Parts: sequence; structure tokens; C-alpha cells
Amino acid sequence: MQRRVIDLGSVMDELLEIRDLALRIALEVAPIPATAQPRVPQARTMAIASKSTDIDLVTELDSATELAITRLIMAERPEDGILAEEGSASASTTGYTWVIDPIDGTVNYFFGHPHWCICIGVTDAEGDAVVGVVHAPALRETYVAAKGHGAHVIIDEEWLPLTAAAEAPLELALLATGFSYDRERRLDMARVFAALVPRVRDMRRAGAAGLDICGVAAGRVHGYYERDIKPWDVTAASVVAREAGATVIRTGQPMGPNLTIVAAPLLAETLRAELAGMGVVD
Ligand code: LIP
Repeated sequence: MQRRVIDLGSVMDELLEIRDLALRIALEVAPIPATAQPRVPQARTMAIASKSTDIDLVTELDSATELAITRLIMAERPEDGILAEEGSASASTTGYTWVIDPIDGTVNYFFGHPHWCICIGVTDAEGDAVVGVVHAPALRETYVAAKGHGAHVIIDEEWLPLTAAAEAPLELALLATGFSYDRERRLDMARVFAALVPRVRDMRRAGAAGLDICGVAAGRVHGYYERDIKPWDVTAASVVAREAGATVIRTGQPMGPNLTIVAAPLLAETLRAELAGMGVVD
């Protein structure tokens, strides 16, 4: 059998090149949604449509931003694959696939909240997330990571290294979560939320998975759990979280019922056991 010798050094260097390309693309396209977001909804003129349910929104800016991102990727790396929330897709012949959420936190974006972000992640031939850029224009923060190269947040052009939140007992943990667009599924999520909230320090529901997960990497929350988030919500931020030292648990089906947990190792396992005890495994 032909042994494939992998020069790890060149792979690591290529991941840095891909990371820097993803960062450049995120910064280049950011003005498209950022300049179009009215901070007071009365000024809003953008076209919207609903997707899976009446509360699952897509705006014309989601689509325009995704188109701009995919065009810039294809110009530089035409053989890579694409998987994006608003439908852009192409097969990879290099093993790398770009997994894109052009506006993560669309409902926040539409109603004028600053808590939304552009998520550009990359997976390798094994499907592992190896590069992540989460850019939050309205917050003026950009999270970047490449496998084996650590995680940083860029604020005012300064690269600050990230170390994930330390371990915390459940009763002192500040947790982030979110809810599905499926009203039936949301009912069960509310049951879990109600059971957990009296037992932890507090809960945050900020509305953008990418920023929630980066919040663990930055130590702003101890942990995050959510069900049914899609690959484009989690891929980029999961690299940031892992490179900052957090554990990322993802069970279930990537595009179906699933459960994502991000926290320091012991808290992640505690959360997994607590959720399983409530019948939540995906
Ligand atoms: C959102 C996630 C959020 C979740 C929302 C929605 P979108 O992604 O970032 O964590 O609670 O239901 O899935 O739809 O704004 O890209």
C-alpha cells in the first residue's frame, strides 16, 4: 500500500495561509451587511423572506454577503469546497471545504442589535474544523484561529491571545444557550432551560452561536450548550474554542437534531451528563 507521507510543517503553514485569507475576506465583505444594518428598525428597508418556519429569517444582506464571500474564495482557491447557509455549495478536490454563515444572528441583525457576526470556517479532508474566523463588525471584534496555532481576538488591530474560561462548578457557571426556530422543539428547549437556570450562576441567550462559542474561548461565559445548530453556525467558532483550550462536544446529525456543548473539559462533561439526565442527548 502506497504510504502517504504528510509534511506536517507545510500543512501547518497552509492552515495559516487559509486563516489569513479567511480573515482578509471577512474584513473585505463586512461593510456589505454592516453599512446596511439600521440600528433603529424604523429605518429598515431590507427585503426579507422566511425559511424553515415563520420566525427563521433570511435578509437580502445574508444572500449578498454570502455571494461576496464565495466569489472571493473561488478567486483564490477555486478547487476548495463550499458549504454556506444560504445555499452556496460546491465539491472540494483539495480536501478543504469552506463552511460559511454570512450573518450569524440574523434575527439580531434584522432588529438592529449589534450581536451578530460573519462566520468563515474551513474543514479538512477528514471533516475536522481546522480554521475559523468569526468577525463581529458592530462589536469591532474578530476571532481568529487555525489548528495548532492558537486562538486570538483582534481588537483595534491588536491580536490578543485567548485562553478559555477556567473550570467552574455548575452552580457557579455562567452559561450561554439558544433556541431553535422550530416552535415545537423550542418548547422542549424551554423545559431544559427552566430546569437549569435555578442551578447555575446565570444564563445568557444572546442570539448568535458563533459569538456564544467564542465567548467561551474569551472567558466571557463558562460554557455554552445548544441543540440543532447547523455546521455553518459552529465550524469557525469551534476552532477558536478548541485552540483556546475548551472542549467542543457535538452529537447527533449535523443538519438534523443535534447537541453542541462547549466548555472547559470537566464542565463540558458535567453539562453533558446533566442534559442526558433530562433526556437531552441531541
Ligand atoms: C442562529 C444561531 C443561534 C440560534 C438561532 C439561529 P442564524 O443562527 O446563531 O445560536 O439560537 O436560533 O440558529 O439563523 O442567525 O444564522
